[in-house]
Amino acid sequence: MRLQEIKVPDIGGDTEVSVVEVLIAVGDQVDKEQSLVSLESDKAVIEVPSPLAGTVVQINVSVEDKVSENSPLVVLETAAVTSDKPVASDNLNSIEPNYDEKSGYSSQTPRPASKAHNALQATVITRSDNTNHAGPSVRKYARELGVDITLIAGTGRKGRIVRSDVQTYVNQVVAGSGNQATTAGELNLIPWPKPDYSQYGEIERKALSRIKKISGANLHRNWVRIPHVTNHDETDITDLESLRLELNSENLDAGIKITLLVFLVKACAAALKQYPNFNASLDGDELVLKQYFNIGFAADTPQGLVVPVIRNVDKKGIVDIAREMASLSGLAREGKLKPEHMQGGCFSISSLGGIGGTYFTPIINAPEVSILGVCRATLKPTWNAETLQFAPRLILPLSLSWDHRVIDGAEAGRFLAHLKTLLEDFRRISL
Ligand code: CAO
Repeated sequence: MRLQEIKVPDIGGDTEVSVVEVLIAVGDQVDKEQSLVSLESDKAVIEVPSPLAGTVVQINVSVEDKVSENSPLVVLETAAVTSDKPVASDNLNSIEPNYDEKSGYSSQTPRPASKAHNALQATVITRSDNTNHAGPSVRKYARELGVDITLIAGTGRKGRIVRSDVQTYVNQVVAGSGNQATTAGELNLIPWPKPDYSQYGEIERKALSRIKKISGANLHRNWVRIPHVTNHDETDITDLESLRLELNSENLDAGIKITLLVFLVKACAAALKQYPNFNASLDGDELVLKQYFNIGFAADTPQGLVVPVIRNVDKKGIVDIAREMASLSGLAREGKLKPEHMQGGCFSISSLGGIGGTYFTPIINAPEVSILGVCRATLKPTWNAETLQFAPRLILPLSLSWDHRVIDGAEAGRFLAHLKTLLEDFRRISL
């Protein structure tokens, strides 16, 4: 048995190339020429094939790592001293990774750069391709599952289709008619307009961020597949604002800031308890009714929109929620949220209150069935039937989008009315 270290081959002078996909796991048996990882530079996507057959005993890279020529990729255990030559340069799907023998093994075997580079030219998927971006192994995987790859939205860097996109697509199709894929073909849409913008003036092209591409694909799917309806209403939060200011002054020394959003999170959890259909997800012909109350909140970050989730809101106090929200918002802004911070949500809130506006129509965050949009509270003259006078009251505009497959209009009206009651008199939360 020998250990052989496979390194990044000559990648045409590119440095700091991103690992976009790791195609093997420790313990996998790999064949010669089987793709190990996908790398992506500004110009191209490259699959690095194994020059040898063997068992993967170590993987030195993960997705989003930056690598350059000779960075260690994986260690393979091979059956014996191999006289395998790296893959031939006339194989159009291959390039030549460097490899070393390890621990009692020989030193590095440098590959002729020009040869590797020539093969590389044949391997790249260039940005000018008209087809969806996907590596050979992902295409093969899609073929094996009988999936037409052109129907899949890529969530990898630069819209690239990765293995998990194929899995997600298959899961959605299998999940039933409620979740079936919709294509431009089925919608019978005319082609997207593609004018030459530069003929009207100067332009600049900027790649979408990774988060924008992922959120864009999700929002598009949700917008197309969910029959959205949005109810708008307003609620008087004058008393709630007094409570908020009072709690903030009490917690000044602890450095905790309680924003309106914290109260909204708590109130929404209470309203979900009262209206279980809002705390549900559609699964074919069934509703999955959740017995937990996890609320996501949309956070605007330099990289794009993310939705961290506060779990078990019903069991947490206002100060705890404020603390958790501050921590999650901080992680979001720094781009350090982990997948588990954004999973398990039951309902989402999108607040533009710190920015402005009156009403908007938030897009439901599938597989949730409803989302609350909140805009800026303003002082409004409000008629007081007891004093028979107008009084300045702080009025908060609310917009509730709901999935009409799951929720009826009357139920949505009642949910929003209940939420209003809670926000107008926050003591009712505990009832
Ligand atoms: N009405 C009036 N004022 C409001 C308000 C509202 N509804 N909501 C917040 N404010 C005030 C806050 O009290 C704070 O005022 P001070 O600075 O004077 O204390 C200010 O606006 C800024 O609040 P904030 O944004 O820091 O805090 P937040 O809890 O309201 O929001 C977060 C946190 C992470 C949600 C927010 O920073 C954010 O990212 N908002 C954008 C969300 C978004 O993009 N939604 C759209 C998604 S769809 O594309």
